[in-house]
Amino acid sequence: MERTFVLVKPDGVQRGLVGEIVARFERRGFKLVALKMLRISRDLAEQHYGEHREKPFFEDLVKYITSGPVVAMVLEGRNVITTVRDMLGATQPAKALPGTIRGTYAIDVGRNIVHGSDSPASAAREIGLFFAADELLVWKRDLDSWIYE
Ligand code: D4T
Repeated sequence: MERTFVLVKPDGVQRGLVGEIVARFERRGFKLVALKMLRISRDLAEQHYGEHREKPFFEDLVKYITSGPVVAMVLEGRNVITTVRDMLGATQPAKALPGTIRGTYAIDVGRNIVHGSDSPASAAREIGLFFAADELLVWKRDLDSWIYE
């Protein structure tokens, strides 16, 4: 089973959308294996967004992501990385399809509510940045036989 990292960003928390976002993934059938609320430090923000260090929006991005509490989670399931990205909608909310999270709740790329890993390598890196190994729970969900054939 594949794992991905999802982050409800400070705007998502401030707007009271944590429950709604977690509920969408649960209802889809994905399994939560880790969940926590935290305030991202500047150091962690720079690591998480390291690939954007040279971009003009980097400083605003770091300021935004460290501006308030966030909710980090790890989800497990078949094709979870791609499916979660599809559920989030395009990074630019103006291009996000209606019905996706960004297509429902966001307008501005600098306030796009939620992050999800874009590849297996990013997922592994981001899960490692935000969670210790013993925070990832291995548990059997009885519902699985009604979700997977
Ligand atoms: P995140 O990482 O937030 O889920 O975004 P994506 O994975 O969907 O997209 P990304 O890495 O290309 O962008 C990271 C982050 O930077 C913000 N951003 C991006 C911005 O403020 N201005 C921009 O022009 C771009 C391209 C939004 C997401």
